[in-house]
Amino acid sequence: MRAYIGLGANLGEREGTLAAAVAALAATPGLRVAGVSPLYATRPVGPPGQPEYRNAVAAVDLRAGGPPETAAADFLRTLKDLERRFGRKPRQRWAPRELDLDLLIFGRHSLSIEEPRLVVPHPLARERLFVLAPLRDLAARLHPPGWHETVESAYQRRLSVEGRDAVRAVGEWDGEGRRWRGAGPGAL
Ligand code: A4P
Ligand code: MG
Repeated sequence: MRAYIGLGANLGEREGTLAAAVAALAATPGLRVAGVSPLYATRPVGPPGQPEYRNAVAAVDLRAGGPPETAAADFLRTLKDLERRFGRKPRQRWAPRELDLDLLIFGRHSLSIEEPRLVVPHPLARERLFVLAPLRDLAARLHPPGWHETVESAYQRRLSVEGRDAVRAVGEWDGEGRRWRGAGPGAL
């Protein structure tokens, strides 16, 4: 089953953290990283005065089996563990963060779970260019469950609202080197 994960960071060594998070995902048993989007520099959404974000999306294949609710909850716990490993400290919602991993899409499933709290597809994914731009690079024609549009049309819609300056690609994923090429210090 194919899932999509949104990666974001606006504190610390952002590119390096996101690349290491992709590597950690790839090292997770039962999970295969099937694709990684370009890296984007994105305008912060939320409280003003935050540092610029780096965002990307990873496509992962998971072994299907058992109830989707259990699989999705387990997967979310894995993502939260990774956030902690990468130094994310508890802060207010929408505050700056070292690493944010959001479960954007989980196969064809629409789920709403109480413990741990989880809603997929991620309810805000459709309204955020920092998610839609990298997701479109991997899955433009995808029609996520519960959406009345494809990723491409959501992207075009948000582009006209947020403008071209909201997100800009700053690096291509290099699967061999396990980093974004063109995203290093001095490359921007
Ligand atoms: N949760 C429910 N559904 C999900 C899901 N599909 N994926 C629950 C992940 N988590 C989900 O999340 C809070 C709780 O949401 C989790 O414990 C989980 O049980 P969190 O990551 O701890 O807190 P958060 O990230 O502050 O909240 P949230 O709602 O995830 O915020 P967002 O939407 O991620 O916003 N601007 C730019 N340019 N780029 C960004 O990446 N990110 C944010 C954070 C704000 N502005 C940004 C960016
Ligand atoms: Mg989050």
